[in-house]
Amino acid sequence: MLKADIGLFGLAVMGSNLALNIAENGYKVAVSNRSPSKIDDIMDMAGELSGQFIPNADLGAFVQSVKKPRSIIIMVKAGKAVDLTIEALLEYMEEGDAIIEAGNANYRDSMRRYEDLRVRGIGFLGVGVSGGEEGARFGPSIMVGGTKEQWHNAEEILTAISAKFNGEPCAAYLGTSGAGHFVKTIHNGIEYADMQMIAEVFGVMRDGLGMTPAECAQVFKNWNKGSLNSYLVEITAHVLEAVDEKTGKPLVELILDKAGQKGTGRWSAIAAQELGVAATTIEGAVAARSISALKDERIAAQSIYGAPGAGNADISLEQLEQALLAGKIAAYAQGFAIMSKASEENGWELPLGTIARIWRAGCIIRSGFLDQMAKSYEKEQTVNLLVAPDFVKIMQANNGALREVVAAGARGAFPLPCLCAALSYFDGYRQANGTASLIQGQRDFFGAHGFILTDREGEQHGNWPSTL
Ligand code: NBP
Repeated sequence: MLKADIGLFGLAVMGSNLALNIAENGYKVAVSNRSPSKIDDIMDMAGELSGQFIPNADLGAFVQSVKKPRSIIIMVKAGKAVDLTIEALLEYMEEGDAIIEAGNANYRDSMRRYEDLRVRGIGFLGVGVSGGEEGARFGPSIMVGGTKEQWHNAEEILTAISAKFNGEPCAAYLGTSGAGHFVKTIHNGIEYADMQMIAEVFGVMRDGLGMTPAECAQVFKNWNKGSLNSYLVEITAHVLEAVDEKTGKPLVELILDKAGQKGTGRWSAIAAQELGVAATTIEGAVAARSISALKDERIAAQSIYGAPGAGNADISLEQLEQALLAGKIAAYAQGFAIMSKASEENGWELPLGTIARIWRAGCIIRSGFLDQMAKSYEKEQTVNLLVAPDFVKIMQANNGALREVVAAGARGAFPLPCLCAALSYFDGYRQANGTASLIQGQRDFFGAHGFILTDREGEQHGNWPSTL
């Protein structure tokens, strides 16, 4: 019997769409799932592609139906389900085969699985897949980490099913071990910051400029034609113009203002903290979601202090557009800085230019300026986007508007945690003479931690007065 080119276990939303994408690209795919009903579902969905599928509820038969060396994608719920699935598959897999874990894994789990499988002679690819359901079906961005030899076994298929930007595939091998899932985590961290900044700008429009959701939608549509061109700005316009069929009201006015989170934003912020890299825009976004969850407390606090945003914001739509652009660049600069440090610490040699290139299509943070970012990281020794020549020009032209919007937010009591963080990051990064001298003095005062004096060699201590 003809064997499958690749196997795919886990046929919920992501797995079934990925399997259909693989089949449509002309590859034979073996499919399986814990609950056999989902295998029947995909065969019903497959239609004229059904000849490309080899369905099997029995795990052994599923593994046997894949060509050697086998590449088997796992697309199940992140966490324990992945470990249980790997253990079950291992019973039937042979040396040289590989497991491709394509869910939203914590990169630390991918590092552990990579090591566990390496000693058992099985390759492991931890693969970040971005683009949601539609991306999985028609072309996601694919961030690969793990065993390089096994990447070559699966490269052709993963490249074929990925999104394309001007014909270039948005799939790449980025480094060993957990590199792929680390990059996907930071992708999601940037996504958190990007979404939060858009929401903050919407807040100023709604509360400070008195605009309706439909009017805001029109503005985001226009912005999507310019420098802010991006998937998130595009979908923001669609969300804002949606109307609830039952009431005729704008849907956004009926959606409860509590944001969910599954953890990747928090993982990004934790990774940045551990690496000693500033990720204030991502932290601001995670914190904003946490505050959003406190609906009852927010209602009680508003009854004490009054509603924020009273009074008109003295700000133009053009300034909001420019502020959003500057804020987004600061968020991307932080994301890339985290990846750069993680790469150094873990010996991953993450190719930052390639990462920007595979984010240009298919993924949630695809934006017009990612092409420019790719070129900056590929052509120049960019230590931080804020000092890459193309982005210096953008920041010089737009940081003034960011400052005005943040000031208007402070005056009008519009919470702008991410835009504020972006501005402070920019101001801190470009300040040659900072205030950490005072921190060092304080640390030496209470803890004898020592400090360096700029005019002499070696660690020094102050002759501090006693405060007892
Ligand atoms: P879910 O995250 O909803 O997981 C459902 C799948 O996991 C089903 O196939 C289910 O099998 C299987 N499963 C569970 Br639950 N426990 C299992 C176990 N103990 N052993 C074996 N299988 C088990 O699916 P999804 O939304 O398709 O997402 C898959 C992965 O992709 C996740 O890691 C997710 O975070 C990631 N991701 C999702 C999106 C998105 O937009 N949804 C985007 C990007 C990445 P069953 O049918 O027998 O219950």
